[in-house]
Amino acid sequence: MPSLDAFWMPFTPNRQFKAAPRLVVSAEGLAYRTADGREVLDGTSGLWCVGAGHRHPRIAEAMKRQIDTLDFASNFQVGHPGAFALAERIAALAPPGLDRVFLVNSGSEACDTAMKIALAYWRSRGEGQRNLFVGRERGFHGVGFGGISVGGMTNNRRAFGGAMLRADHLRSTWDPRTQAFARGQPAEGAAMADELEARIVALHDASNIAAVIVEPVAGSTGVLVPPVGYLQRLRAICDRHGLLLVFDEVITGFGRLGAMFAAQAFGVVPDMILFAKTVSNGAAPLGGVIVSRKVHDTVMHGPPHLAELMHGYTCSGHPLACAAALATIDVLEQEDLPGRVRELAPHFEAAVHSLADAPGVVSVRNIGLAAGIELAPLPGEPGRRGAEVQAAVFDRGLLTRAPGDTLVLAPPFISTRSDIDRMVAMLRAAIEDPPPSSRGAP
Ligand code: PXG
Ligand code: PLP
Repeated sequence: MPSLDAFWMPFTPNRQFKAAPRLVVSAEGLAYRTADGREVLDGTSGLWCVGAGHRHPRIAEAMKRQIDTLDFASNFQVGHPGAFALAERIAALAPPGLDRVFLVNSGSEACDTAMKIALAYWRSRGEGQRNLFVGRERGFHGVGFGGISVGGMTNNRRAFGGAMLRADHLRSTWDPRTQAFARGQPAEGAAMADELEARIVALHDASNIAAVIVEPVAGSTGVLVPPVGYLQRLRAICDRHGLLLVFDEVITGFGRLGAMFAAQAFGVVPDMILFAKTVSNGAAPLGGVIVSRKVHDTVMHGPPHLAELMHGYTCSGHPLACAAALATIDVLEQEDLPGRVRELAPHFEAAVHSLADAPGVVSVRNIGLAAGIELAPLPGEPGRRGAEVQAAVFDRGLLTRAPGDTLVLAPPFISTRSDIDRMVAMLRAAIEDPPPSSRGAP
């Protein structure tokens, strides 16, 4: 076992982890195996990546073939077939009109890339003053400087405030008074979108706004599902004022909602879609931006010997990641995993809502294969109860996420009904038999 000292772990309480490490050493299908030989169900799909299950043989074989053929080639001025094949494949899955694909290595890079494309688009149109971005409170768009500026997570912004881009924020779609135990999309609340026009466009004027960037469903802040009609209204307001609309589908893309993209699940077509995570089933880092032909073609100008967009990453469209993604898309299609999500979703919904009567549960919300189960915080210690129940449920054999006091369950698409039942039973047991400091909490 290596020493744990040198590795500064991302988004982790390092000192606490290193005092009581939770190490996984292998995985297959739905489950991890820990260093001490226990099986832990992956209720997070590997941070929303592993929809097809861990170590899917088809994806593993495609990657092995690739590493033995072409280990690396950059896509700066030379190219390799995998990146072109993947972009063509993704364009064919996207809503009509979105058929140009920029490849990157993460969701954070995808967000910063989309913001640069938006700025380049307006500059190409002679409207370079449009440099204000509109995000949403409780939105997460990764950790690049663009993503945190447009994102709405206080903890992720606090230390970096001086380095933000110009951004304003819509209110979160979350309304505990009407949505606490909503099943799927809340019926009420489409009018929350109206503040884009009534407050933000009214204040800044559309002529200064580059793009509106939202997650169709806010994932990492605890699964906040948009009210019926909300996204349609955002689209209509953007159309009315000529604003670009960007959907961050890093979590919702590639099947989580039972469609390839949330844009299709909700019937709303944005101007750009960000993706990452499930696109390669987590087997290699990959992300990207699907861009409308209109935006793309507007940027394609200038002297023919110069790059049209001065942007890209060394590993943009890495051969191994492209091979993983092409195989992942084969699996999503051939095993009809979006169809399996649609079929499993009602059972999943009933199962997570059965937790509504567990002690301290103040909200349960769900869509597709994603759910948030929110607990009342311990007095004066927000986040502690969520972290403690998450640790307790891990000891029982289930990995979940706990943003604040919400437990997030996001099972792989290959889960069965009985897998879901096992996961929910472990959650209930951990909530009902809480660690000592949570006893007596509301
Ligand atoms: N956009 C969205 C909507 C995301 O959920 C990113 C961008 C950034 O992607 P990268 O690949 O740069 O991490 C994300 C990432 C959680 C959790 O606990 C979610 C994410 C990352 C880490 C944890 O839900 N999403
Ligand atoms: N820093 C230095 C010194 C570099 O040379 C490069 C890329 O060439 C980068 C940062 C950016 O790295 P990446 O392209 O992997 O994002």
